[in-house]
Amino acid sequence: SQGSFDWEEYLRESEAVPAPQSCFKQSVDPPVNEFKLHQKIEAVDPRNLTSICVATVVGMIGPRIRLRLDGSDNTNDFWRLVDSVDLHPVGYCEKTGKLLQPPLGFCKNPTLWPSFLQKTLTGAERAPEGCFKKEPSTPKTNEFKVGMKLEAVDRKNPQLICPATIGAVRGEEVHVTFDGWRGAFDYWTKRDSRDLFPVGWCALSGHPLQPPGQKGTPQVKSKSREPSVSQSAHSPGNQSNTSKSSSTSSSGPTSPNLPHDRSVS
Ligand code: MLY
Repeated sequence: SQGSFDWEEYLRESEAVPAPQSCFKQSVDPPVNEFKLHQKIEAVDPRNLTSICVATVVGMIGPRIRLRLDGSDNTNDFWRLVDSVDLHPVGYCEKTGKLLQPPLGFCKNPTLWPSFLQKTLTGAERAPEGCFKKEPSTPKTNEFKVGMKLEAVDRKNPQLICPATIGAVRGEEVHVTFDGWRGAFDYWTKRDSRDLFPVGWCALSGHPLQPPGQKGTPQVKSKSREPSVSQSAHSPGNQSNTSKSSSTSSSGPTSPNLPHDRSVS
C-alpha cells in the first residue's frame, strides 16, 4: 500500500538529496509489464546461477514478476524486473545449445526430470517474446555518495520497495540502509544492482512504495508531524514477519540529515 508517503516533503524535511538517475542500472522509463499470470518462461536459477530452468509467473507488481521454478516448492519464489537479463522465452536454451536444468532441490527423483519437463511444458501458456525487455546499461562509474536517498528492494521481504539511504560506499559496493528501520534489513550490494531505484521510480512504474518505518525516524523540530500513531496500528511491522528482527529499545531522536542508527535492529 502506497500510504500517503510523499518524497518531496520527506526530502525537504530530511534535507537529503536523491541519488541521481545516472547512478542506477534502471531505464529512465520503467519497462511495461506485459506478462500474464501462469505463463511459462526460462529463468536463471537464483540458487544456481549457471543453470537455466523453467519458471512460472505466479505474481506481479508493477514491472516486477514473481517466479516459481517448475519442480521446486513454493518456498523459493523470487522477483525479477521484466527487463532482467535472467529471463528468457521458452525455447531459449534449445536455441542457444544449452540444457534446461531441474531447479536446485528438484522435488522428485532426478531420473524423472525429462518426463517432468515434457509434462510441465505441454499445453502451458508461454510468455511471448515481446514481454522480455532489454536490460538497461550499467552506469560507467559509481556516483553514489553517502546520504543519498533512493528506493530499494527489502531483500528480506523482496516484494517490498522502500525509501532508503546510502550509508556507505566502498569501491563498487554500496551499503543500503532502510529509512526508519534499525539495521536488520540493511545490506551491501553492487552499485549496479537491479534492486536499487531512483527516487520516484515506484510512482512512475505503478509499483507500491512502502512508507519509511518509525524507528529512529528523523524528527522535525519546529513543524509537527502527523498525530502519532502506535507502532502496531501503523507501521510496516504489521506485515508477516519473515525476518529475525527484534524491535528492541526505543531510540532517541536522530539528527535530520544523518542516516539512521544502524547499531541495532
Ligand atoms: N514484519 C516485518 C516487516 C519489516 C519490513 C521492513 N522493511 C520495510 C525495511 C518486520 O517487522 O520484521
